[in-house]
Amino acid sequence: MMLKRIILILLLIASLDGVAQHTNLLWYTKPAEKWTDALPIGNGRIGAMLFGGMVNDHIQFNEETMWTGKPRNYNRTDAAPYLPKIRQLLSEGKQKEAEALAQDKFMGLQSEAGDRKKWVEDMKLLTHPAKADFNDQLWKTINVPSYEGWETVGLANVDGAVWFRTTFEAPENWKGKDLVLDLNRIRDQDFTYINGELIGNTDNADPRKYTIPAQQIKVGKNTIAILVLNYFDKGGLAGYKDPKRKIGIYPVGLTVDEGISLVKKWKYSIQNATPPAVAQYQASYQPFGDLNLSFKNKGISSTNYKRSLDLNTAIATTTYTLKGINFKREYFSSAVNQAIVIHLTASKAKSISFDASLSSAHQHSKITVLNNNTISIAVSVKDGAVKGESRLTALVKNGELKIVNKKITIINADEVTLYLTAGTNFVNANDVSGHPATANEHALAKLKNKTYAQLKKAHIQDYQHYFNTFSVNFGASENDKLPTNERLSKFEHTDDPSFIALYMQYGRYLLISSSRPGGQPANLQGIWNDLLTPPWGSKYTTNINLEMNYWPTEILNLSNLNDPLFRKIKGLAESGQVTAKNYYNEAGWVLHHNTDLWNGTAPINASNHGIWVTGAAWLSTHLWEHYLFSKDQNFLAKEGYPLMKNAALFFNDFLTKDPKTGWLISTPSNSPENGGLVAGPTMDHQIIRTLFESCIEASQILGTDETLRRIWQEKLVQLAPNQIGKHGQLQEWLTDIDDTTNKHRHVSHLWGVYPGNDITWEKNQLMMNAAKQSLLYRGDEATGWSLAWKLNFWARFKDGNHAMKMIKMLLKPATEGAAGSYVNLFDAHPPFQIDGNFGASAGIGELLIQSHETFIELLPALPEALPFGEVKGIRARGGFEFSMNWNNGKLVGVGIKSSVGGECKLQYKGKSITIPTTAGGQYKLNEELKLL
Ligand code: FUC
Repeated sequence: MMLKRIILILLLIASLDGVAQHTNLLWYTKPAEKWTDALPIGNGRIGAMLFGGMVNDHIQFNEETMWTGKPRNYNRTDAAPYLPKIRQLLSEGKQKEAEALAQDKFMGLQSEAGDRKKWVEDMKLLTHPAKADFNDQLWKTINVPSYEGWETVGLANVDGAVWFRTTFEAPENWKGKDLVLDLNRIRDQDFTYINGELIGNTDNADPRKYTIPAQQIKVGKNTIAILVLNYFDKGGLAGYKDPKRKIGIYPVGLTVDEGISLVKKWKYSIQNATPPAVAQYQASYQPFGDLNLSFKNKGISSTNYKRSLDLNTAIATTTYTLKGINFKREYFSSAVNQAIVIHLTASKAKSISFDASLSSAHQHSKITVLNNNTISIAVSVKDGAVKGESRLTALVKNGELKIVNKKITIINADEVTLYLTAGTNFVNANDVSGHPATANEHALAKLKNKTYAQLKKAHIQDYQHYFNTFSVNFGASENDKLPTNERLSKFEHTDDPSFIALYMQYGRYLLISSSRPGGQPANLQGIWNDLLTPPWGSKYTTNINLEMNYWPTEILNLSNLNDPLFRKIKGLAESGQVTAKNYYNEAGWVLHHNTDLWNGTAPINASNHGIWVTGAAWLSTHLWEHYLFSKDQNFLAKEGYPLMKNAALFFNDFLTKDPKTGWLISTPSNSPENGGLVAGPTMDHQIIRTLFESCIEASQILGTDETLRRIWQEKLVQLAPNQIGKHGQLQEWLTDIDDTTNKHRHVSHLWGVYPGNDITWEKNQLMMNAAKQSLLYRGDEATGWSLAWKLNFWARFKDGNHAMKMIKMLLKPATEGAAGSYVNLFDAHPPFQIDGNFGASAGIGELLIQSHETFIELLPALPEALPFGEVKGIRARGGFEFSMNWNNGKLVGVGIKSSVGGECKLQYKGKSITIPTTAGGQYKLNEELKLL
């Protein structure tokens, strides 16, 4: 133990002295194979995933406004009359009836669906490919089945009507026997034929197990032909989830293993790839395109391969040596110049030769040659209004540049620079009248006559303006020198404190790269997405996920990056006002559990979780938190308070008196995604209480709205309180019905512990212990974002070691569909969802400083595994910025910068001090909290 400590001290001294070579660096010794191996770059608007291949380099890119859908009305106009009945049913304990009524009358409007009936009629007219004598020789082959969809076995991005054909040899002894054709799952509809006769047609998720009369089967060769209709997302013959279970054909009474397996290559042909539009509640974020660099290196062996991402500069690099020549590619996404810039160099003149081409997953895309060094790709989304254009420009030093077959070909250059720009017609959530070329033209005009060195310098400067506001060092470790994937594999069982610092900074890097002033907020995947039907639409889930994305902004000194969220809130407040009126006949604005580019605020999906009324209120607390951290009264008066006030106004009359307790409760609503539609979930009351309290305080600070303030004060005392239930738990609902074995990922009733401060050690120890008990019942295992939330809870419970356990779970390789981190350290829900990255970064911050009580606590939950460290630029409420270092788990020194003056109340291990500060003042304290 002692020796370990000494080694750690030595390592720390070494690393504090001269920052180790691999600090803030993600790096690998082989190119990315999977998308989640690739490295993300972004300027807030344009993002890319870099695969770093030596023969083929794949740069998959996105632009933040490329979404499906269009500006449209999401709100019913006739929902409000049903509200009293839904409430009444809930108060009578008739949850199922309330949910059924709400599903029928209270959900939002979906987008327009195409004419499915007509399309199906058209598709099924064609039957000759079902015939036994049909010649399918020219058809291609495909592996059947594919549980994850035909997309994964060759039909990427195909929706529509596809024929599948195969044959089987019926043995002599099957003669006269009825057969079972077991195909299990087909996505979505099938017309199944045997020897040209239709034997089944199903249009739902039921297993396909068709019985075929004996007279339809011949001894010898028989043909199976299936027309599969797929409207959206995964398509095809899915078979069984368990790959050991076969699909096949066998006589009635036997099993598939005694019959003929149909797991094999089938023939296929696409009949039609434009199925009718499927109605959607909200839109999905889309990929834009792919830049493919194809090098003439095939078959030549290389050495020294390395690809990396430097968080200090936001520059990714790929290097390798071929035939003694060192090659280098640098990539970054410049916010200053609104382009992805790729720079290729080699240690020997005339060594760089490759083809650069553009492609896209979108069905509607078109490549155009614009001039002698620029090509473009125009893309339009299916079933939506967004059109985009991206341009690729190449500049060479020496060598030859030509455009052949719409590809840029470069031969024997010394050096090459590529600019990739992108834009869409999106102007705002109500307006798509822009021109996709505009952003490209602006960027290319600005790039003109700039050297690569100038672009790089401007990029680093701009990025570091954000990144360098904060630094963290938990000391070095032996694993520092390992590639990131190896470090990740070892992390669970080794001490690697600097990996935690890297992970913390990675969250900051990802936010700087996906959320820049003026743009859209980071969505479920930040700005990185390669799928046309991404998980949960890669949109904005507002019952935890969008908020979690913005947890690091204040504490980790990235306050300006709130701008996209705050602008989004403004847009949502407009559409949410219509929803408040149409659904609840209330003033103010309301937001349910999801939104998208078009600011949908009405309930979506299912009534058992889509009707949750505190999205606007929760988002409004971010405005108040921004004020608390910055003390910016101008912001509060002009931006924060008006939106907060309108979110609070909604609840003035919405809150309903519970007949049993007399308390004011929120109904109908939901404890996110757990327990169905209910009256009075605890989370709602915590959020509403926090909103009322902050509006009361804000209105006092601003000297306004006296009457309203009185109303809020009156409501506050009547609002349902937090309650401790029979298992010693904090009740998730109004009644004491918690199930202690419930392991649900949402831990919504602990909102008051984090991110709120409705429950704190200072305010109520008993309630804090009940909340802790609830978390213990929930257990540690969870999805990625839930682990990150639990990390923050344990920080607030001031149990650093339990928090450390959550960090260990977050940084476990996400293999076999388990939560953890992918090779590129993206958080795995699974699948990839970025909220866990952001929530974890914020949570590590909460281990070091907390300011949600009436004082600021230093190192409130330091885990034993982080005995040494230094942090600079971490922020606390009140307008204070801190630097601190600690040794052997004990504080060594503290520095404070006060931005607006005022009292700074500090606590550390039972000691406290109050320092009067002046605006711009700087203060130093020793380990005893004595002012120096
Ligand atoms: C909520 C969560 C899921 C997922 C999705 C995006 O529905 O319950 O776990 O994070 O949002």
